[in-house]
Amino acid sequence: MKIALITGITGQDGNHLSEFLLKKDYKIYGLVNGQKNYNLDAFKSRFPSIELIGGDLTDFSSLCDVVKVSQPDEIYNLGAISYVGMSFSQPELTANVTGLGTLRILEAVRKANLETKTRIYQASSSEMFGKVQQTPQNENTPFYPRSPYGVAKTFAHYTCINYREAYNMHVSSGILFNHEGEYRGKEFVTRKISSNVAKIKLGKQKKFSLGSLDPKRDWGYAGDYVEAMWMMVQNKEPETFVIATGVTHSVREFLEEALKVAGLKGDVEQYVDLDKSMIRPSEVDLLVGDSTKAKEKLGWTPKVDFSKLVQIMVENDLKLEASAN
Ligand code: NAP
Ligand code: G4F
Repeated sequence: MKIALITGITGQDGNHLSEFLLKKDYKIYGLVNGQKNYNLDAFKSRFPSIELIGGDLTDFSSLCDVVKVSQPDEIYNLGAISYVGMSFSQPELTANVTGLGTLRILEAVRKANLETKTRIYQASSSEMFGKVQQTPQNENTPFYPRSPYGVAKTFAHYTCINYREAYNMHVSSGILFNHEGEYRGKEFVTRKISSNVAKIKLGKQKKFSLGSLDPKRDWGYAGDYVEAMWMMVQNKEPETFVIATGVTHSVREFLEEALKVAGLKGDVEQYVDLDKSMIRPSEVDLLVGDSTKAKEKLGWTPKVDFSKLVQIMVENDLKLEASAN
């Protein structure tokens, strides 16, 4: 039985990856940062066999302990301050958790003398492309991060490449484009839309606010993307892979599709107010990825397309809202 350690296990991808690895009969350890795990009870009841260990990506000794106790064959480093908006208001925390946290994980593996045994997946991000230098973006596209989050992820990404080259460690980096689903946090625009559209459909409210309808993203389904993470870790060589659908849509198009799924008629403007306070100091206008390398080397392709993704999210929120008070 293989052993996996997942940081950020209570997050969106941690939930999907746990489901995926349990089906493959893995023994799973999860790092949880004690105070902030609002989802912890739900997570524990969903995954009773997973062993959760307290610790924090900002606390090196706790990371050394969790690596020593779990002796993992594979580490999936998903833990991060992942909300780009928050990274502008707490840039130092973001650098510490999202950037230095990755360095600490790599060093904890070295301190435990597990460099040759433990394979590592790093959750890199299309946010590193920021002000995009070419379209679509692939593994050779230069980075131009536009947020403290993007800068922290770029530091973490290059640190992984350095540990690969300096210490011969099997560290793979997935540059994942936006991926969404039932477990997505409500601060992110897709879930904000699906949950508010569900409330409107059920007559709980009439309108909600968004920052802008213009930004474009390459949105895929998180369930598909965790499979790509696992495939990278199984690959003979540690490498960097872009994971994306290759199709981009605007926030407006996501909203229009969500209203359609809910059977709500009329213009988008009827349901949404624009709130400039939600616009970021520097924005990423367009992302669209080219995942040809992942297709050719890993055999990975996305299964869920844009309209199916929106349908999954809106139907899930309609169910949740109908059962809530
Ligand atoms: P998420 O839902 O925000 O989950 C982040 C996880 O990190 C949560 O479990 C959170 O725990 C944990 N965490 C936060 N601060 C921590 C700390 N100091 N120590 C330990 N754990 C901490 O993010 P996600 O969407 O699943 O994404 C997973 C990873 O992929 C992240 O690294 C993200 O940056 C990256 N990524 C995501 C996307 C995407 O579109 N989803 C795309 C590219 C890359 P609490 O909730 O308890 O704070
Ligand atoms: O849903 P978002 O907050 O996601 P964003 O910034 O693209 O980041 C996500 O994807 C990254 C991969 O590229 C991950 F690395 C990162 O961890 C995270 O998962 O915003 C999407 C777009 C942005 O341009 C944002 O400015 O939607 C725009 N937007 C417009 N109105 C809004 C809103 N975003 C949010 N969250 N809320 C709004 O009201």
